Order: sequence, then structure tokens, then C-alpha cells
Amino acid sequence: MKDAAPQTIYLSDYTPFGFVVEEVHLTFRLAPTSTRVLSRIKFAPNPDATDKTFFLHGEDLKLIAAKIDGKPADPKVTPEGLTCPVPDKPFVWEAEVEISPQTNTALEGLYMSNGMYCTQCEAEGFRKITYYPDRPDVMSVFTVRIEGPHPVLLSNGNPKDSGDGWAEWRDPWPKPSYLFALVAGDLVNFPGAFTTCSGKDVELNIWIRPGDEGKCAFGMEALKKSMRWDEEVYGREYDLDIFNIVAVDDFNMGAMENKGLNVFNSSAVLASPETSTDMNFERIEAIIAHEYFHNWTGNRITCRDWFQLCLKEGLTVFRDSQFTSDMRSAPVKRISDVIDLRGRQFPEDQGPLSHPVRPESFQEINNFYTATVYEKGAEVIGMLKRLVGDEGYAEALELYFARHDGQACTIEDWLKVFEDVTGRDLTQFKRWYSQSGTPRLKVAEDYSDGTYTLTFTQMTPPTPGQDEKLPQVLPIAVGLLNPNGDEVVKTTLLEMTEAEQSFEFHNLASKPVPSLLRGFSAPVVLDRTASREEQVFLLAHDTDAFNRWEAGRNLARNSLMAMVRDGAAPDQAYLDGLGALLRDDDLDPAFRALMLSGPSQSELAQALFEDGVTPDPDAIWQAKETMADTMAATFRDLLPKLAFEGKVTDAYEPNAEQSGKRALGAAALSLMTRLDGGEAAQKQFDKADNMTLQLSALSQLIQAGKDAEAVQAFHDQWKDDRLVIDKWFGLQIGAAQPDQVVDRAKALSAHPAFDMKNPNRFRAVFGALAMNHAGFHRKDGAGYDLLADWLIKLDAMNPQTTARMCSAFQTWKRYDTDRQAKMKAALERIASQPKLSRDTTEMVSRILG
Ligand code: 0A1
Ligand code: ZN
Repeated sequence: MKDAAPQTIYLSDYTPFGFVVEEVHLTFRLAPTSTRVLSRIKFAPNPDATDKTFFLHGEDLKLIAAKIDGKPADPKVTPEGLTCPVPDKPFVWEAEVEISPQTNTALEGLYMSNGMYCTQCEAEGFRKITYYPDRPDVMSVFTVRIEGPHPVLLSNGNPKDSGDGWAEWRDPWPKPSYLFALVAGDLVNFPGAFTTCSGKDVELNIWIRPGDEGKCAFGMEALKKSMRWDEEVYGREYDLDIFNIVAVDDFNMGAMENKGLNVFNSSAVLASPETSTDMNFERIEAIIAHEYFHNWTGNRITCRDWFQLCLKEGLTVFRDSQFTSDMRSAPVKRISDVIDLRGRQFPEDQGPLSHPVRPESFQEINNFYTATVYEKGAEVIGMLKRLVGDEGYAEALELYFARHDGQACTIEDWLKVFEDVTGRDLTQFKRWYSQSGTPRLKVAEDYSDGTYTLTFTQMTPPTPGQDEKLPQVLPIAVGLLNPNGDEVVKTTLLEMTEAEQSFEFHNLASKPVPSLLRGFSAPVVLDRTASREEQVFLLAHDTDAFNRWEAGRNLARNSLMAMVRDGAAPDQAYLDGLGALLRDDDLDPAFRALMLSGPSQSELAQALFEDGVTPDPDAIWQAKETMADTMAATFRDLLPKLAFEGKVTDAYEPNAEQSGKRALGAAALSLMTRLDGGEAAQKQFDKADNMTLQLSALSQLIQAGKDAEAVQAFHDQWKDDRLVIDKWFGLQIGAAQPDQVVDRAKALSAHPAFDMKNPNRFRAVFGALAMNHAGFHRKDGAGYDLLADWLIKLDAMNPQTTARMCSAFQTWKRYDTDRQAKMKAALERIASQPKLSRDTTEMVSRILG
């Protein structure tokens, strides 16, 4: 166990390690509870370092022997690592330690999943494997020997040699320890091949448990597309003879970019039409791309320290978003990314967990793999690209790769390449990395004598540790439409740098309608009370797909807020505008499906809170229900047509075109279910030959309360498929009526197939509980209590997943005093557990504030 005493690490305290590592040799003698790890590491004094303390990280290790230059060493061992007197010249450190992968339920370091060995070393898991300077700025080449009675023995780099019961691997590229990986087990491979742009042949494999061979083809194609795309768009070629992906059932996150040996949560790589939804396919394609792109942005160029995490993650998310936009529909991808940003990053940035894209302190780095570091980090890069233009961006990236290949870098290094290439001063832009919180942008307009003036005011509310905020650079993309809907000013980028700033447009014949923040050109809250007529106009005429969607979203949100606040009826102008769009066959079905998805209950809660209204989860849920019922009635005649457009007659393909149609079909089905009580959904369920159709039908049957038979049938059909049964667990809670959510979560956690050691299964049940807004926020607090009970139980096994899931409570201050008190009590109960992990201790104390 880690020492739970909170110790805060600061960015400003960074100092280089006193030694360089010239070479690492590791030997693993695998055994479930007594694996021996032998290390032989060549150290040399680091001329750039002042602190010459020889400290090696190490946790939960049994030290068997240690030597320096072949002679017994005399280390002083603590729970965090060891120190040892060493010579003032290059020397060889050797150690033998024993570890127990079988009992490692935290899934960090070397652990076992279904009889197979695998590792997770990011961020600080390597120290649970052997004593080592486990920090990303210490880079070295690794040679690894694995001994064990398993047919498959894998590590990073290229295969070196192998024999009966052993294999050796050598990775020629210097890397930090967090990119180390080892996999051993009774696995089979789904093979592939790729020829790089310079003609090198690369062997590709997806390693799986026997039985999963039929779920690899899509992932393999996604990998090849990613490899080609990175060559074509970023000029990045793969650099080893082999690229291995391994699917693991027990994994805390989505996947991990270990050099040449990516380890994937099986949910993030395995897919087949029968068992996976269109959304699963799209997510898998994006994650495979993300991990592959890390080979350059993360591995060849890595982070100096963990405060720089966004250097690799923001950039790699940005790159995978570009990839998805190229492979699928760019506007649909942008809208989906913004929905995700507002759903996950905005609540984080506007609550007690708010932190800068580059945090300045932490207790447990695992708690900073956040939507802010990843998604806001990617938005910051998107803004930079907008500001410097596509060519400037391309040149800056060329320079970044040329200048920093093989190095462990900082955000300063990153920004410097942009400054050097473009001659811009990015001092103010850098505030995006250091200031937390979501800027709010207010707009005033004026029109006289043909001149239209937009005056923007920016303000970022205080966030934990940051009371005062300075103005940030905001790229604001604006277009102007004249009253008959023609675009009179095409998309123009305004660069706002002041707290208040005006921009003029001349020679306009009449007062235009502005389309602001096109493409969501900056991650801000646009605080604008645009008239309803204007939103309806933009919904009908905006040429920017994002803002057209945004206009509909604003109308829906304002209408729902008025329904909650004043008991108003659904806004007829919104419904009319939406109806016109839905009838427009020229519009992409995926786009129309997005138009039909209104703001989430949580988003409405936040909007009401900001409007000075205490959000009532039951009233919000009721308003959403009324809106959906009204839409169903209003579009009654249109629904069969939409459902028809949503029909795909060709053989199933998880491509953008087909999945867009199915999404529209699902949206239509959900409204039809309100009219026919589930008849159409039952038909779809009975006939479905792919998981997308089967699951959308099941979801509707659950929502309609007509699910008993279908839920049983689904279970019987899929009981042997772990990933499908995760969906089965999750949907029964996620789609349930609010008053049933807690009881269902309780009942399902007692189901024989519930296994709290498996993060996917735990999240299927308790993630779904936390995501069902009205169900989780049940007035009597039963949702809070149930989640707290299980987080307490899970913390003893898996601190990382527990801590992440505590964020379900991050919005507690939005709600009424009664709910606040109940959430606070649940958090305090978690905090008071005697052996609470460092991960969860930090999260709960930050949330409590
Ligand atoms: N670097 C991986 C995600 C990842 C991060 C942390 C982990 O354990 C703490 C595991 C995976 C990625 O961005 O895909
Ligand atoms: Zn990543």
C-alpha cells in the first residue's frame, strides 16, 4: 500500500535526476505470487544535475539482493524506495526483487488478468516492478528477458531471441519507465502487415484470448489507417519491425501506448457487428489511432515531468480528433467533441476539481488524467492552430519533431517552436496552460451607418487556488448573415486579447445577424441572451454546421429552463425550426440525429444553477420527458419517414454513413416509443441482427417499462460475452426510470456475474448509477449512499478507479441544501475510512474543498 500521508509535489520543485541511465537489462521469472525481477542498470553521474542523491523508487517490493559493480550494496529501504551510497563514476546496479502479480488488484505494475500477465506502468507503476528512477525524464534503452511457461511472451521493441519457455526483446529507442510493458499468457494473434512510406515492412498483431479472433478485423484496419494517416498528415513513420496490441479484460483506463506493445482494455479494441454498437466502433477507431499517434507524440518525444502531461495528451487527443474528422464527418465530430467537453470538462473546470491544463501541484498524479488535461488540452492546441494558421501549425510541428526527438520536454519547449516558426509572442496565450476555469464571454452589438460593432467582454470566475484571472487570448470565429439569410461576412477570426474589446465590420447595408464562435473556436461559455428569433433564424440559415446545431441546442435549453423555472410549455418556435431541419433530406442523417438530442439533465442543472435557480433533478427530468412527449406528438407524421431514412439495407458496415442513418433511426424510435408504448421497439429488438439496433431497441423497451422479457432474452443470448454483458448491466440502470435506478443498481450488484474487481463491470453498474441524473440525485440520498458504500469497498482493491469515480460528487454544491448535506455526508464517510488510499483521499478532500 502507498503511504496515505498526503505529500504534495510541485512543478516549481523540479530538478533533474542525479544520474543518467545508459542501459537497462531486466529478467522476469514469472510466477503468480512470487515473480522474481532481476535488474541490471548502468548508471553514470548526470553532469546537468546538482542533487546527486541516488534514490530509486520502489513500492510493494521484496528486496532479495542488491549489488553495485558486482559487490553487495547497502541500500536504505523505505516504503517509497531506497537510497544507497554509490561511486562518483559510472557503475552497474543490480537488484533482485519479488512481487506478487496475482494479488495485485490495483492493476498498476505487473498484474494478472484471466490467467495472463500484463503491466500498466503509466504513470508510476514501474516502481511496483523493480527499483528504478521512475520518472519520465530518465530515458534508456531496455533489454528484457521473460521466463515462464506461456506460449506468448511479449515486451517492447523488437524480438531478439526466444526458446522454450523464454523470450528476449530489445527496444532500441530510449524510453522512460512508464512506457515499459510485458505481457505473457496463453494468447492467440490476429495478424496484419503494413509497409511504411519508406518501404519498411512492419509485422502487426492483435493478441487476444482464444475465442476473440472474430473481433479483431476492425481494430486491425483502424491501426493500418492510423499508420498511413500519420505518415500522410504529420510525416511520421513507424520505427520498429513489429507493432503489438494486446486486449486485456481488467484495465483501469481505455488503453496504453507502451512502446511497440500497446495494451488495450478489451472494450477499446474488440468489436464485431453482432456485439458492438456503431458508437463502440467509432470509439475503438479513435482509441487505436490515439495510442498509435502517441508513438511520436508521447514516446519519441515524451514529458519532462508529469505536470507536462498535456504535452502528450492534449496533442494526441487533438491528433486523434483530426483523424476521426478525416475518416468520418468533420462537423459531426466537432459537435460530438463539444458535447463531450461540456458534459465532462466544463463541470470539472467550474467546480472544486478545477485545475489548469498544466497543473502546478498534485498528491497523486493518477488523479490528473482528466478531461481538462486531455480534452481542454486538445482545445488549446486547436486554438493555437487557428491563430497561427494551418501552414504555421504544420511548420511548427515539423520543427517540434526535428528539434525534440528523443527528449523529455515541457510546454515551454512546445510553445517555443510556434514562436520560432511564426515570430509570435505566445506569453499571453500560455495562460491557457496556467489559468483554470472556463472563461465566460459576453457580447454587445451596435449598428449605425453601415458599421456593425461587436464588443466582447471576457471574465473567468475564480477557481480553487486562483482568485484573480487575467484576460486570455480568445480566437473568436465570426460570420455575419443579412436578414434574408445570405452570408455577408464569411467566417473571420477575431483575436481577442483584452478584458473588453470591440471589432468593427464596415459597409453593411443592414444590421446583420451574427454567428459567433463558429466551430466552437474557443472553449468558453458564450454568455449571450440572443433573442429567440435570432436563434430560430440561425437554426434555419447558418452556414456553419456547428452553430446551426448550437442554435437548436440553445433554443432547446432555454425552453427546458423555462419549463422547469416557470412551468412554461415547450417552445413552439423551436419545435417548428427543428421540424424544418428534420424534413431537410439534404442534411446528413447524423447531423439531424444530433439536432434531436437536447441538452443533458446535468447540463440543464448547471445552466439553472448559473441562472440563480436551485436545480431540482426531478423537475428537470420531468421537463425533459414533457419535451420528448411534445416532440413525439408534434413530429408524429414525420417519425415513420425518419425511421425509414434510418434504415440501412446494405450489409452492416460501421462507417459514418450507415451509423449516421442508424442514429437518426434510433432517435426516431425513441420518440415513436412514446406513442406506441414500445411496439416498434419490440419489433426492432426481435429482428435486430446487429448490436446497434438491438441495444437501441432494448434501451427504448427499458425506458417504456416493457423490458422484462427483452432483458432476459438479451442476457440469455449474450451471457458468455463479457463486453455485451457490461452493456446489459449498464443499460438496465442508465435507461431506467429515476425511481428504479437505485434498486436496480443494488439488485445488479448482487447478480452472480457482477465482479467488482473488473473495472468495466464496476463502471457498468456504478458509472451508470452516477450518470442517471435524476436517479442518482434521488431526494432521499439513497443514490449517494449506495455509491459511497461501493466506492469504500472498491478503494481497498483499486484506488485509481475509485478515485476517478468520486467525481460523481463534484457538482454537489449546485443542489438544494438537503441534497448538499447528503452528498457531503457521503463524501465525509468515504474520507473517514481508516485506510483510504492516497488517490481517493486527495479526490475527496478536493471535492469537499
Ligand atoms: N496514456 C494513456 C492513458 C492511461 C493513463 C494512465 C493509466 O494509468 C494510470 C493508463 C492509461 C492514454 O492516453 O491513452
Ligand atoms: Zn493518451
